[in-house]
Amino acid sequence: MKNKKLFSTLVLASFLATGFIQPLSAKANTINVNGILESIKKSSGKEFKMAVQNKNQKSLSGKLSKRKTSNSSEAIKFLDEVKDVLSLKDVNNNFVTNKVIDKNNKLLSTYQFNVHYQAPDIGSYYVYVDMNTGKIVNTESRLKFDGAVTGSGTAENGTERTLNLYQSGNSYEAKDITKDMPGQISTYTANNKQEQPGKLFTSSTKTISDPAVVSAHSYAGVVYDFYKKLFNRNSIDGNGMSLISTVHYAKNYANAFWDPETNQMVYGDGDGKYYRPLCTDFDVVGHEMTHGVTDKTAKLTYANQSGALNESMSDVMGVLIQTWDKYNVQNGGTWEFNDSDWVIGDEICTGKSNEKAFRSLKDPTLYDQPDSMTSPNYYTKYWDQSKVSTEDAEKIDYGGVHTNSGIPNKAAYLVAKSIGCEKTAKIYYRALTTYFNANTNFAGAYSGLVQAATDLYGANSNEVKALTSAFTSVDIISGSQQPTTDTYEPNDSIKNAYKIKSGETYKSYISSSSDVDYYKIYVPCSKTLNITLSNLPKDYDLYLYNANGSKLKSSTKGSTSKLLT
Ligand SMILES: [Ca+2]
Ligand SMILES: [Ca+2]
Ligand SMILES: [Ca+2]
Ligand SMILES: [Zn+2]
Repeated sequence: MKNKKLFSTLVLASFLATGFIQPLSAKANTINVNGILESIKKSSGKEFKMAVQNKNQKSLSGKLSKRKTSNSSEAIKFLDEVKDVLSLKDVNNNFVTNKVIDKNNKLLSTYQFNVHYQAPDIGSYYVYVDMNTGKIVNTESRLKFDGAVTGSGTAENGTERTLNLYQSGNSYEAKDITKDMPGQISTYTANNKQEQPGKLFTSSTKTISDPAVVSAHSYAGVVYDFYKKLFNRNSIDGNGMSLISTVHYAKNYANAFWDPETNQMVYGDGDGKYYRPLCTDFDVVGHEMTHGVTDKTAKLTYANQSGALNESMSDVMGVLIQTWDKYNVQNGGTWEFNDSDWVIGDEICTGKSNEKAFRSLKDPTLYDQPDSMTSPNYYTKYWDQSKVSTEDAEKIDYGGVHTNSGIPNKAAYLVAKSIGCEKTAKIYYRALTTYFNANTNFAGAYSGLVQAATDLYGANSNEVKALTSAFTSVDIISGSQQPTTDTYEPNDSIKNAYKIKSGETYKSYISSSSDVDYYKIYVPCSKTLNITLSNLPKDYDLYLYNANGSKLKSSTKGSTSKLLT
């Protein structure tokens, strides 16, 4: 673990030509210390103390209660306040040191004042006054911090955010070392090049003026808190790995992604017209970082239904993360459920087109997504990895992963509406990390979620019922539309197998322990056949025979959903 304690060291600034002492100006006279303090008190209304450091140097300290910061401009203001008493004619030759400094390649004879104060923050400066003009020509902080500091800035959406920064000497880095993790949360800028991670963002002030950095950096910290505080997950990998974000990626890039190779988030600046920078909307940040979590846990294959489920997990967690922040749940706020929150990318759309968001979980059809398995929007092109190259797969969005995600999205929206955001988050996280695997499809998602909800709230809980109701209403499982009789009977032998077609859902019963159901399907050569049994009340077995009656494949392991590929 790193030592997180903030530490500061007083370092004497080094200067060119130090030690070159010349006689003090003849104009300087001597007044006593008490006289100076009395004069300062008169001009500023505040008490100050003089500390003798050595024969030639004394420092002045006092409470400057109105000071908000301890930067050099405050030191100058302070000097202004006490200028009258520190004017050249009143300079006490014990109070200042005279120094020759190099300013823009010009050597100047100056008085070096030591200005020091403790409140509200510590500040200590050398202030150099030109002997000939009486003007302040330079200020130098004597404090050299190295450690965590709190800064702030305005995010892309106009809100003020607190930022955890790292002060290294006089510069502030977008690096958060305050979390209890071996890694750090750092934000880089690609400066509109196609570069990862780019340069660590640094600033000369604690107020960060790049809104993309403010958004990406503060949101990444909250996503860390979300996973840690709700699920005790330490960072994306569960082992406190560093969270790296790159903003200003490429030119006019209206996209964001989680890069599983480099383990980092990448955000473009938008297209400059229809889309704002992608880190503007917290749900997109939550979405990308959740891809990282999925990548380290269930590893849902990014293709077809498992890919759409992967996308959906990111959308669902994205909304939950944004609302967790919006309703200040971390600091005791109530985690509200509001319909209007269940959209993705709303803050990114400029409104210059009709597009109000990227996706809606409440009504996926608004953005041409299906809201149920029977919707005409269901994307049917299947990505067969053995036949279609990855390049061509992009054209079919890996089997419609950003389209069919609408179905589990709608289900999650209904679940959250029924049981609230917090329980939804807990069930979905547990299912993702405990029950989902690379091949989990929509029906498998239902089973995994029910198992997770059963673990957390019991088999007959309202939470399980909410899942069943939601997944029934999007037709992932059949519920209310259950057949009233044992359809397709008699079908107890290969001879009277019921003929089925690809792409259809057939609903029936195994009506008794002796019931066997045969179905037949014609499969053209070189096609992949996926058969899924879902919504099973018990552990059923699934066998695949060829036309001659010889067994080709079977799925008999104890589970209440079955898949044969
Ligand atoms: Ca949003
Ligand atoms: Ca039957
Ligand atoms: Ca039967
Ligand atoms: Zn995604």
